[in-house]
Amino acid sequence: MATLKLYELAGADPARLLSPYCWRVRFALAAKGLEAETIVWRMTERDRIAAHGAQKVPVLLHGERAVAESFGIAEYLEDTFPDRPSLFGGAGGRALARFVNGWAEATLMAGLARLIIADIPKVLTPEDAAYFRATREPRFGMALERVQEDRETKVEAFRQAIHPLRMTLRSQPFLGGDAPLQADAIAFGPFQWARVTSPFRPLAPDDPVEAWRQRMLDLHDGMARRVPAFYD
Ligand SMILES: N[C@@H](CCC(=O)N[C@@H](CS)C(=O)NCC(=O)O)C(=O)O
Repeated sequence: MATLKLYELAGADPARLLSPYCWRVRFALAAKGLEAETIVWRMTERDRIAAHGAQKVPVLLHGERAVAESFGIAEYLEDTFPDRPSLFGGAGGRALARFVNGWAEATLMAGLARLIIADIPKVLTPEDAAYFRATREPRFGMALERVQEDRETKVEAFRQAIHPLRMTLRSQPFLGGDAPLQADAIAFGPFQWARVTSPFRPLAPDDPVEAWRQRMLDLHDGMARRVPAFYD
């Protein structure tokens, strides 16, 4: 089989893999039982991925082929390795995973960003920290510190916004049902991003979403638990 390599975003510590999107791909690879070498990448190294026609990570190299976009990579793995465990559980599951992807972007990524964004530069290389601030502050129209100001209060709105996730996980251990699917990895990615970059805890200890997050950390021999993070 052609070798698999994955460009992954890291902080100043190369072991601090922090991209929510790269984590989704890590879970997809593990679910398929595939090994991929990590190529540590930083945001200020655009040329390295531009050579593969990409502007963002994750970028998966499979032999001579380069595939970008976390959802597209999961689909690529599903279609290229159909005899291995399914990431989506069929065509309907794949279609629904697209909804989870959109919901996670709008609700989880956007909601968590308001709680942790100013902590992120502290774990990046100095070059990436400057780039991150210079590119993100215009998007928010304010200093990163102001975005996450008053987060102890703002966290309540986040917890309310993720109620659909909580309701689902009250009646089943994973979004996929009794066992995880890629939809679980998609929803988990943002929480992994948060724990790797910030000491601020977005979930209450007794939240069913927290229990699910712990189950996700246990998957694949604790693959996601092992990286440098601020809490379990
Ligand atoms: N929709 C893309 C998003 C990928 C993305 O935003 N990656 C970030 C890292 S978390 C990135 O490469 N950013 C580069 C930059 O900001 O210049 C996916 O699902 O893969």
